[in-house]
Amino acid sequence: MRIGIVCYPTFGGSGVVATELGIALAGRGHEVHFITYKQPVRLDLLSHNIHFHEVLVPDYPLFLYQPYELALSSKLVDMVKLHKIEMLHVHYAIPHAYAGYMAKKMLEEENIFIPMVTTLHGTDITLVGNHPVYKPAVSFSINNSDIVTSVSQSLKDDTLRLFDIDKEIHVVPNFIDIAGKENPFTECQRELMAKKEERIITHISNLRPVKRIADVIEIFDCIQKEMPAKLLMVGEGPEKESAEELCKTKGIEHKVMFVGNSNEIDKILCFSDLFLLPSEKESFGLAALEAMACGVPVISSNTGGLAEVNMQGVSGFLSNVGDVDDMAKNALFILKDDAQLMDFKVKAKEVSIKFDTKNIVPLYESLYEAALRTMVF
Ligand code: GMT
Repeated sequence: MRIGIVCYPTFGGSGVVATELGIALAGRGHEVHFITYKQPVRLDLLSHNIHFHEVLVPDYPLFLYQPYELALSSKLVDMVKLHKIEMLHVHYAIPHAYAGYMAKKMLEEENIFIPMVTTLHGTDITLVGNHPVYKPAVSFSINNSDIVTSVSQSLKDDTLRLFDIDKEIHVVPNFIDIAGKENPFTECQRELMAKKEERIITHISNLRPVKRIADVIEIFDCIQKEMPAKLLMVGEGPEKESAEELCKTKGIEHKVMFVGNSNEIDKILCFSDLFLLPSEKESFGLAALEAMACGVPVISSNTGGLAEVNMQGVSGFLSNVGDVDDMAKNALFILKDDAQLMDFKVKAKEVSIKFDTKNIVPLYESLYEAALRTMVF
């Protein structure tokens, strides 16, 4: 099948999922076309059946805001015609589902009928899409998608609660290539990051307020009071500066490393002992799944879809949002001795296996087939 994938090309979870899906689909013999404003960050290998088409938005001084949706829908029309794309899969409702719908309508004028699958990722529903300035357009584009999927049951429930949706929503969880994590590195560069006796705690995100970065620092502060430990903060975002300040105020700045965005997540997770994700909202928590797949137990909040990923007392622990004392207590329980830690590491990996790419990607393929069957040619 020739599939056009529209996504954000950034480090955000939705872009990562879309990119990994495209790579997996290409591996299964499909021809995949990424259509977005920049080459997706995790797409470093262009092969004969993976293509990238850049959406250019020319600057024009009349516009206070450059009309990306317009440029995207025009590009979709051109690429569908040029490459005979048979299926559009748009990730993140805003503005991708809206632009995709416009492209579909323009193509229909030329008797080209193409189905659109829309995948909801989280903030497009729970934070941004829900704002009154976007809500009618988001409802419209969800209801006018041929197939709608959400990355967790929790996000499906949120979507049905917050919007007036008359479309069935299929839950297709995020996934991870377990085989790719099997033999990641021969030399684990742990000693570059911490001393032998220190536990390495990791947080990876876009450091936005929704991730509750101050809670990450508070939890770590409690841990480091009880045992030698280092905290690795991976990612860039608006909360970085205040987090660095908080570390200074607590006098733990020498134990916390802010390493910025990274394309070497597996390497970092390879030498991590514990992953912290105390988010305010999280429709799924892909970063937690990535950690688990690398054998890193997770201390998280119990918001949104996290309980569908992190198994209480098995792959880690979940606490109420903001309950840093409970999170710190659970972290210390996991880290208290090597045998206990090893046990959680093994189980974290085991839990991640049900989200293996090979179990999830066929679900998307079946939905593509179903979407094609809905088309009236
Ligand atoms: O979490 C982020 O800040 C990034 C965001 C995104 O939209 O790219 O992630 C959302 O989609 C991910 C992939 O499906 C999910 O794993 C994240 O839980 C979800 N984030 C939120 O719901 C806050």
